[in-house]
Amino acid sequence: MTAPSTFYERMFFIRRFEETLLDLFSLGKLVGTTHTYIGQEANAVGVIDHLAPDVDTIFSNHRCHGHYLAFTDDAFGLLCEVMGKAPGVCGGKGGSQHLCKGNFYSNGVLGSIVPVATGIALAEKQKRTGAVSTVFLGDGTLGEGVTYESLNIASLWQLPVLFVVENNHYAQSTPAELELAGSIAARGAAFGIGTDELDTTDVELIHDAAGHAVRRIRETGSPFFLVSDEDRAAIEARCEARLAETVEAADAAPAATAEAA
Ligand SMILES: Cc1ncc(C[n+]2csc(CCOP(=O)(O)OP(=O)(O)O)c2C)c(N)n1
Ligand SMILES: [Mg+2]
Repeated sequence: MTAPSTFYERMFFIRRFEETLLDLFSLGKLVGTTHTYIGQEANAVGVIDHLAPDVDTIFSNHRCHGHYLAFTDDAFGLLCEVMGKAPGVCGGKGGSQHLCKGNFYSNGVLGSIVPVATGIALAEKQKRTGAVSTVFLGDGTLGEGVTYESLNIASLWQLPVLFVVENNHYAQSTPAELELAGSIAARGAAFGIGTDELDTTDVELIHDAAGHAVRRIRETGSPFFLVSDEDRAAIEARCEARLAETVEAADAAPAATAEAA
């Protein structure tokens, strides 16, 4: 059993790593954009503690630094990657969102990696490895149809995949009430998938719930749908702050006239 102090150290490291990224962004030292996971660290740390990097596979999304660090502990590789440097985990070509190392994969195209995670679960089942394929997705990704195709197949074929929905109540910057209808947990249940819903950022509670989910997948080979309610605490990407200023300025500009058109 991992000691709570270890959890907090890991969470604190992820937090400070990303605060450093934001500082570097301000200094113009990052290439492209960067989405931070600030406020959600407990989820990555609590869930990933149950997964073995040499056995299990993790799939993440545009907000992947916390998952990456919790799974690989490769801070130097990630920092170089986001700075566009050669020693980066993908040679500095993937940037913040497109990482690939060992059994870790991330992709910035929302939803695109959910069927990949499901396919890997199928491969693991066929090879009888006992491995769990875990995919992290956000509430805003539940508008992507391919997510439901994946839930359907995972349930129908009883695949060892853990779907972790990180519900931070925004699709990046759009409030959930403008992007999401109905219940998130009911989406998993509708496909006959075992579901649990958490409303906490307490890493120990998340760890307990994730442990139950992973054990169940390993024992039964069936998928599981874990919904975690959390708050994202920081400006999520510096480019968005810049974008907000641009939008404000455009909003204040005079409307086009028929003559001008
Ligand atoms: C297919 C696709 N459409 C649109 C986008 C642009 N986009 C990036 S993040 C995002 C919202 C993501 O919301 P959510 O899944 O809740 O993750 P969060 O940013 O809240 O962590 C959108 C629409 C994208 N990356 N991919
Ligand atoms: Mg979200």
